[in-house]
Amino acid sequence: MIVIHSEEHRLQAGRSELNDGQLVPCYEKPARADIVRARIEAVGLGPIVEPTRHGLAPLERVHDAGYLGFLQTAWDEWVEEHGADIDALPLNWVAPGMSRRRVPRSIDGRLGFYSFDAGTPITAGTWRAATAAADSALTGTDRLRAGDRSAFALCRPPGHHAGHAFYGGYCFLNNAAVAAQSLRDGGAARVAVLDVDYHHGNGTQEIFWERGDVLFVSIHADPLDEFPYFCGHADETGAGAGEGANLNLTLPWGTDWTGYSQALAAAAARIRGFGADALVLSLGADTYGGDPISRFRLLSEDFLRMGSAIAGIGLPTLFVLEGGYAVDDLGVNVANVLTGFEQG
Ligand code: SP5
Ligand code: ZN
Repeated sequence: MIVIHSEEHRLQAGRSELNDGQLVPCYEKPARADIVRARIEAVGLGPIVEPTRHGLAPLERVHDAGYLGFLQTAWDEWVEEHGADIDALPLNWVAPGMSRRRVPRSIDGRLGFYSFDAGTPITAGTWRAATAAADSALTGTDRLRAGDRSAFALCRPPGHHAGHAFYGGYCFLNNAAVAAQSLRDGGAARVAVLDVDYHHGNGTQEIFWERGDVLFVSIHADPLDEFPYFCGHADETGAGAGEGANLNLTLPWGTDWTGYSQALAAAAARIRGFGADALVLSLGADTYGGDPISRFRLLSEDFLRMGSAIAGIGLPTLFVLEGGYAVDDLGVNVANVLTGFEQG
């Protein structure tokens, strides 16, 4: 399968995130993409090509124009206020009962207005890296439209936590949502998004919440225990035209392939019943037992089985890289999903 990858991912290299009460080195770092690329080359999965630029229009199909403007200028505004030696992190958020009627003028206010965590630093290269990632996903949709059975957007920063007008969870632009919308705009009547990242894809859910033409299915750790905490519950099924087109499959800490494979089978059955023309696969490998911030127990060989189960859905599939922080094993785990898919 063709792999779309840009070196510009390197421009997102945050220094630190707030975790367990301390600023710690970012888990979401350039070495992640490097090791995936190295493994893809080692197993000869397919040609690695550069993304083509798609501009702002496909981003504006799923993201708020004011939010995109904020992302483009946030770093410069931060530097003016605080200098370039520290990454931009938010410090204040709105609570229920407080007003969101006005977008703050202050950069600190706007960082809080457009975010939901303090783990997602904005740096000098964030916008360029994030747009290169979205362009990689969009280039993948071009390949599906051209008739490819599958493609892999080897991109970072990840995207599935980014919503219509917010960033967080290491995500700025929702690469998978941008791709799903692009497939719709390119003529697919129905598109399914399956999110196998350990964390709930809250951004993707929010973007397609009221949409009946895009099915969102996510398998993730129970948000009662795990980030992003405030959504991803099983009773969230969509609203309006989207009622019934959102499926959250929550699993407990400690889940291994036995429990995981049952959820995956249920997800696959739902997607088959939806009648989609294409599938976007949010591919996080933080379900791995060795992941430093997660608590599932998948083994490297289970990712081969995961890929094979995804192939069984029988749809043209765009894989988009999301999380996975056990860097040494990330290349093998991600490549295993893709080779498992190719072997059916
Ligand atoms: C794309 C993606 O996978 N984003 C995940 C963002 C998770 N951020 C919160 C991580 C909190 C981890 N805290 C537990 C660390 C163990 N000491
Ligand atoms: Zn994750």
